[in-house]
Amino acid sequence: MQTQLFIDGRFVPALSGETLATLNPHDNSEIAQVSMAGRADIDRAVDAAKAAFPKWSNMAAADRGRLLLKLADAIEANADELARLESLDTGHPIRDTRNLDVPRTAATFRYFGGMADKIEGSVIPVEAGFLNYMTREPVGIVGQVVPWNFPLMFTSWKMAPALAAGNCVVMKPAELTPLSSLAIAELMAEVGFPAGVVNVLPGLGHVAGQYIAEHPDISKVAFTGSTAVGRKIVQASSGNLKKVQLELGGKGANVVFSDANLDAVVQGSAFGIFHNQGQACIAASRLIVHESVADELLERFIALARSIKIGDPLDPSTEMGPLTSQLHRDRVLSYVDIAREQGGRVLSGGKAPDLAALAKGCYVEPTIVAAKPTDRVAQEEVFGPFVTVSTFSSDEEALAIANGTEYGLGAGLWTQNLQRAHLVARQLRSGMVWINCYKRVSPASPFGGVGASGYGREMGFEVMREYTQPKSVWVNVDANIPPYYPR
Ligand code: TAP
Repeated sequence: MQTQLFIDGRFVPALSGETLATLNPHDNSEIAQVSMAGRADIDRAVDAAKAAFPKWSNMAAADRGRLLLKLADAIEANADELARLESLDTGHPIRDTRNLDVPRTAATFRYFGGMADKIEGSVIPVEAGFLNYMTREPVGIVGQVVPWNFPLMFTSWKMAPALAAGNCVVMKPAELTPLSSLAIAELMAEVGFPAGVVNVLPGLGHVAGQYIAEHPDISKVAFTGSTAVGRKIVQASSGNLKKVQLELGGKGANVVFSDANLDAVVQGSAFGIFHNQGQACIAASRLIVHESVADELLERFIALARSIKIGDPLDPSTEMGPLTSQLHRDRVLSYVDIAREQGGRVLSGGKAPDLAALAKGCYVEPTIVAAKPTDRVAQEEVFGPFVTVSTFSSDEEALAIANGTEYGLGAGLWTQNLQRAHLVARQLRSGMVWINCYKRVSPASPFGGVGASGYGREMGFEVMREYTQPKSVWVNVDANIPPYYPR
């Protein structure tokens, strides 16, 4: 297990010598002491990235791609170890880290390995006598700041497109969950990424994260995290007018029409909110149900929620693990009181499980709360296994509720009516919409939101625009045409 900063191709301690314990949320025991980067360490990493940039950005794109493909293979070869490390550090059940997080991480590096030599420019049809072409160039040194909810996967979402495009990276994982990003850095060194191309520096958000956003030699900052910190990133980035990409919070609407297939709704909605203990920006955290099917749906949804097996993330039969930290667990539970204060009714859960074996961990039962759409619990991102339920009587009312928060990241709808499905999808104020499913993601499909959910997109060809900048080149190709505008 690597626990030091990865700078210029080597693992090194922080210049200050500072470390911080990373804990296992199952029992709050210490896993390891991890070096914490300060501003001087970020400077070292930026210098290493600057030194590596000319060679890396001029390397044949296919060769950059080949390294990403090799990394994907190395991730698969080390899948068990990576899954275990991620489960230990985050609390994700091992069945999820094995079946989802690790394969998706490899798939993302592989997709962008293939993408590296597919980024083309264009020729623009301008006036006769001139050739105008556009190339896409890397942005330069890219700063990346990621949260703790899917640290392994987000390392790939952030790094893979940036590297495919020819940028060099200085990345800060969350202080709570640095281990899997450091493991990826180790694999990168093994498969032959040149020193300095990637630097991974665990550190505190308000120190290392803030400095990455401020740094005068970093040309772009890509951030995934809360809306509140996203606003700070924008302010900090203004000094050198960096490019900013923000993947922020969400309050996913999950709309169930009266003609929906309720079997599918129950399963899909449970996955939508309880997978990863609800710690997902795209969690289906608001169940919005037509009044005619609400009683039947709720009865089945509550039964499923109560049957979910909570336990040690390393037990392969565990379906829901602990939240990632004690502080966050307390925050999630505080929303149960907030719900009650505004007249909300707890239909299921609302507390830590009564199991002695889980007493030291950060566990919360799957929680279902009936609440008004305007209540705080239906407006603010709880980021836990906590779903609000409200009802509607018309399609217009369903849309008004679904669009009635400041967020606009992911939303789902369930209906057998094709016309309604497409009409509502079009009217939802949301970067992503799932019809008769929820929380599908792919490296090929644009991911991101609108409003308080941020701007810019990850994944697919869209993200390559984020990590490149266009250059327009004019060539005078006809000696008979004066190279100036006639007077
Ligand atoms: P944040 O508190 O915003 O932290 C995210 C990252 O920002 C962490 O690495 C954090 O460092 C760092 N940070 C904190 N203060 C900073 C500052 N002043 N300047 C620069 N960086 C700073 O979010 P979180 O609680 O870890 O993660 C949950 C949030 O992320 C939720 O709102 C969730 O919706 C959002 N999220 C969004 C998406 C997408 S793709 N839209 C995906 C996942 C999560 P430390 O933790 O080390 O302090």
